Amino acid sequence: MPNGHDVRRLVRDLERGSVSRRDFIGRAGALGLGLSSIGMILTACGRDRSAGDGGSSDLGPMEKELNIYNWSDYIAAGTIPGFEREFGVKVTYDTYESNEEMVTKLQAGSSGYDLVFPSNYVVPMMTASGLAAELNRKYLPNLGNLAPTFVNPVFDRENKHAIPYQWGTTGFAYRTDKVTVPGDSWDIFLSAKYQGRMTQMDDKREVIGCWLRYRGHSLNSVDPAELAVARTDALAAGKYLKGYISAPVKSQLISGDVWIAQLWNGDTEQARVEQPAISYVLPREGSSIWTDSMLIPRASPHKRAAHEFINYVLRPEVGAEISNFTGYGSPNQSALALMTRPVPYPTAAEFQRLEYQKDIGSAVELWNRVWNDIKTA
Ligand code: SPD
Repeated sequence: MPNGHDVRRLVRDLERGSVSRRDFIGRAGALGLGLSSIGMILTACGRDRSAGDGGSSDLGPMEKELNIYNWSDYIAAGTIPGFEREFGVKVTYDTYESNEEMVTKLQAGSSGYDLVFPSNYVVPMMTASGLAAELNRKYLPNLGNLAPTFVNPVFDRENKHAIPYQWGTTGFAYRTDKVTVPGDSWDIFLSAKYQGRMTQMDDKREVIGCWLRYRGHSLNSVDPAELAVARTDALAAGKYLKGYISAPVKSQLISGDVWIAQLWNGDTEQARVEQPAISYVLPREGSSIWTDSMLIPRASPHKRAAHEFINYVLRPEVGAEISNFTGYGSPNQSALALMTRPVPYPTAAEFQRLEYQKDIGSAVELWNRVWNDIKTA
């Protein structure tokens, strides 16, 4: 429980300007304040500078460069060259494998990135901690192409900082020619008979989350007792795993080195295109559904080009081309008719088994300890 006296003194220092905004975030976190409380204080103090220069001001002429940082295997081959040709912009494109990897890079400063793709539960934290720029709608006339479900999402009311890019689910992929009846439970990862042929993702929210669901809990649980059981289950499964690996596991699934891999639906689909003996299971105990969005970091040096890129992705044909490669769902309603493999948004009945990941606030420290135990066992 944060000490009220210490918090009040820190807020006074922030108001007086004797503590910088960045130091405030670090010290408030150390006092035990969650990110949402920190964000509210910053806003109340009139010091929420997330607006940066994106909000409503003129962004000036189009820059000649754009630095994109996206998840691996998450864009079509023609998307970047098409943008470069049409807008005369040179794009530098780097990839990451987890939200944490991306956020750590931005927090270190001077990343130079103009566009990143955080998952829903990460957006509020990026906004509260001042990492996100406010978007300027003047440069986003194609916003009207978004499906209603993705307009004003709970993680970013009014789409102030984030424009949905792709959505998907987490389950497991398996080789149908090596594993006859995998069942539809997360308990597959507790099967000794597949020892050394299975992987789980290198992602604490997905791994701990699946073991929480396995025991009937929310994958956003912050209950220490529930997390302790998830830790025990994850450690038991860990004995049979080849390792923790996210999207790069696809090549091992294709080659047959790995038979069962916790994986996202679209990445599974990409592997299946190359190796048809791969199938996807959404476990009966339930799993995560997520939306990744396009977000301009507050420190982005090329905000006009970043806005133009977002608007370009919102074109029907560009959105469809991306989903045709990634195998994920598109939030772009106008793109659906152009998709070769449209992924329908889950029905209410299907949502019984799905849960959006949410910001777990200061419980992230407990989650980190559990994850560290799992990874170092
Ligand atoms: N290869 C791209 C995969 C993108 C997955 N992002 C969602 C992560 C949710 N935890």
